[in-house]
Amino acid sequence: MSSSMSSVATDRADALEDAVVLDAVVVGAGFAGMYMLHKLRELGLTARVYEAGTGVGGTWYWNRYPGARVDVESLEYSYQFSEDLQQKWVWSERYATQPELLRYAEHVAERFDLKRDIRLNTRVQSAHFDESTGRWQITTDKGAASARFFILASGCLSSTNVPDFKGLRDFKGNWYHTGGWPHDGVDFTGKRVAVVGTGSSAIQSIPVIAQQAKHLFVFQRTATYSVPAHNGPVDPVALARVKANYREFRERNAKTGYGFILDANEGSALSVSAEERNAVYESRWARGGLGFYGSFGDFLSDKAANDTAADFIRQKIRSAVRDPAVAELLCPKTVVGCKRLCVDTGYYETYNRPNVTLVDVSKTPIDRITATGLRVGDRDYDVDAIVFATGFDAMTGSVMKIDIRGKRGLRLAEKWAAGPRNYLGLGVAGFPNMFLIAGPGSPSVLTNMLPSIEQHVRWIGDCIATMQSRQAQRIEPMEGAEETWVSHVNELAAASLFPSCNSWYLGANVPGKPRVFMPYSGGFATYVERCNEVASHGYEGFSLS
Ligand code: N01
Repeated sequence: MSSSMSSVATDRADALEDAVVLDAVVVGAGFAGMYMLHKLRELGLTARVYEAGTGVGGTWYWNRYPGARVDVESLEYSYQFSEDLQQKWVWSERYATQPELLRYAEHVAERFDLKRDIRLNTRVQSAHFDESTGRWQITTDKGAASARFFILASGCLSSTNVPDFKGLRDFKGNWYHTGGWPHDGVDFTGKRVAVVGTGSSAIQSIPVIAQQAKHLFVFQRTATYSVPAHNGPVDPVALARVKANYREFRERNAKTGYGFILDANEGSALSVSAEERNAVYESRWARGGLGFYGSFGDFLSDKAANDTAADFIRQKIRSAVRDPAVAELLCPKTVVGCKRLCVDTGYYETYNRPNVTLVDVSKTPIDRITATGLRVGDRDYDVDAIVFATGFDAMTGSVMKIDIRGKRGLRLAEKWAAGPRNYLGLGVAGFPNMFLIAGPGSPSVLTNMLPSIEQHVRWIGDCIATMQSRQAQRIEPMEGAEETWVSHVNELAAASLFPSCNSWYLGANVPGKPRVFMPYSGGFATYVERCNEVASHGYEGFSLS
């Protein structure tokens, strides 16, 4: 053992001696961690949440880039566990902005008095299962805790991905990642700015940055499909209608594949005439938002059906962008939806501005960052600031940053070396009393995250309550059940068009990450049914002892 390793081991041992003793430790104070804490308290358990940020809100704490807002309608992208909360809170816009979402998270923390059990500015470093005591020994950068339950609410899109560009250290200007935006904001007035990437974060920020910057260069590697948001104030009539029957509204949404209402059309895009098909796409486009997914039942399973949607969006791009060469560059060639569909406000039209230049880096990549900007092939683009909208080490990144060890010292990083393996997305064989919220193997990022989070929290809460009533000490998935679930998740993905392009769903954006389609793509309602069946059959596939 090297001297630095032995001092780490000694620090850990010292910290563990003073460890605070709890029933449960939760990692992350985003929407998942906050509700989990509330649920654990309802069960009468002692719990603590550790959060690396200096405030609650998770995604909405970190992603403060210009234009950041949710892409699911606020009336649905909100908690439903408290009728009083959903009745009293009033969203101002159809798609809430990041500041409003953060205010909401703060409000929930206050309302349910959560902060007294949340340790902010504290990063969990390790969690080791101690077989002799049946407890998790957790260390943070501030101390240690011991808990029966270890719950990962660390977020699917929290571990930022800054590509390893040569020369970044030489850059004389400022650079930012959209997922770690400065709290004071950034003023781009009079500046030459580069945005690298054209995913959701870029598509939201580009129109706003373009209005401020002297010149904006967008470096696009893969063109992206985006549908208009048609954002605006929440319609008071619709609001009153929803509030009058909020519970029924939520129940209806829970029966859908995405966990939000999109009035899905189950028919095939190929079984109707071109005129009828076009009319369907036009009406979805006019309504705006992710409802476009519901255009036809075979949208994500039949390439020929998907091609019709792709052609429709490409026509929209060509009619929005005046320069035909720029429009062609912006036209994606991939399957619509194999990367998450983006929702924008004036994205394509932004390229009509004289101060915006689209730089194609699909064939000639960004070679390096220089002291004054970016080099692509033999061309230099001089800028004052660079915005990396280059996404995240999604779904597994924030979990893998923690040194997690289960029975017999098995490291999660080792177990997941070829991709995440778990049962129902909720538990991992060999890691007793450890739960994941809305992580890989569950519908999570393919759905409305709030109902997905709440369903997981309720399931975990019910499971712990059952353990208490049966005086069971440990629960963990059986290897066989886990194996079957992983195969099922893979088979569902293979039968869809999802694996057809390089997306973060597949880990394809992070060099060296195993290429595995991580979320469960069988639909929210089907998944919930399966989880409920497992619970009602005595936690079938889990071993309870
Ligand atoms: O990240 P992304 P994101 N050189 O991975 C490019 C959620 N979200 O932060 O496609 C050049 O989608 C990369 O190119 P390519 C939402 O679920 C939600 O935008 O890999 N380019 C891509 O264009 C979303 O899906 C909301 O070829 C490079 C971009 O960077 C998820 O977060 C808002 C590159 C990354 O796009 C992630 O979105 C924002 C390189 N070396 C985010 N490396 C809403 O609720 C990467 N890229 C609305």
